[in-house]
Amino acid sequence: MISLAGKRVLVTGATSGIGEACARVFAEEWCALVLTGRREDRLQSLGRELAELHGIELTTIVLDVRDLEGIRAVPWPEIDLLINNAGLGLGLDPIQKGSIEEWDEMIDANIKGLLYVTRAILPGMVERGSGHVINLGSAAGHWVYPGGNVYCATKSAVKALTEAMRLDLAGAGIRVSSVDPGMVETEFSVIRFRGDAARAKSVYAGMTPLTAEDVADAILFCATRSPHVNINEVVMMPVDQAGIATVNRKKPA
Ligand code: NDP
Ligand code: 8X3
Repeated sequence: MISLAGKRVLVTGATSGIGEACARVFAEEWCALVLTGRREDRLQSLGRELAELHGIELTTIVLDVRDLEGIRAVPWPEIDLLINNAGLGLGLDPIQKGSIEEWDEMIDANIKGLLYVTRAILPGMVERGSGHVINLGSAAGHWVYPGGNVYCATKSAVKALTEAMRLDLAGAGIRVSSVDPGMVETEFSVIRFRGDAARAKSVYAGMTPLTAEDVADAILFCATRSPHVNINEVVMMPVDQAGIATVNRKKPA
């Protein structure tokens, strides 16, 4: 296990869920953090809290990963670890009834946004001959479920892009990993169902989902291996999720 103290870590989508859990975990490792997300209030209060608690260098950047010009305009510092986490699922409609706007938003954030940020950060890593990119894929990038269509396709694209990055960067001294969870209870389902909290809660009814901290722990594992080790892919599910759409639920008493 290597020490990450002083390494600069960029987390996209740090205002909630897995991204926020990563910010907390890497702050505990004494990393310098660059946190991004669209919701400025959450970003600032998390940034203040972690900087005060750990005395670390911390930068917050309000950023929509779909905004290419905005990304190009940022004077990015040297980044040692890029965690491409920002993303979302919207709806569960079958393709014949799907919303084009929702498809566009998922494709723009999950695929194009990940590419835009990566394109901004990777040249610096290549120049320095070191760095690590960890992409948030999903079990949905390995297996498709009814209504998952476009979301699953975006995560399948993340899987392909992770493999592509590893090939294109061969010999550059840069590690590329993906962490691909199944069901994690975050704000993911609230966003997917456009604020319908009861429907979101029902996704995890009677089962024990992963937590954002479980996923951050796997990301930390990838980041702290010896420098010659690349963890290619971590596929993780709750014990209660035997397959992408096979969930063990306890009957209410
Ligand atoms: P949350 O909804 O809790 O967090 C999503 C984060 O992404 C937020 O910080 C949000 O910030 C950010 N985000 C979304 N769209 C954009 C955008 N256009 N620009 C910038 N930031 C954006 O969900 P999770 O923590 O669960 O999701 C994190 C990642 O994990 C996603 O890529 C998701 O697909 C993936 N994942 C989630 C699973 C789950 O079951 N929860 C399972 C497998 C993978 P803000 O709105 O402030 O911009
Ligand atoms: C999010 C988890 O199972 O809803 O990637 O697709 S799932």
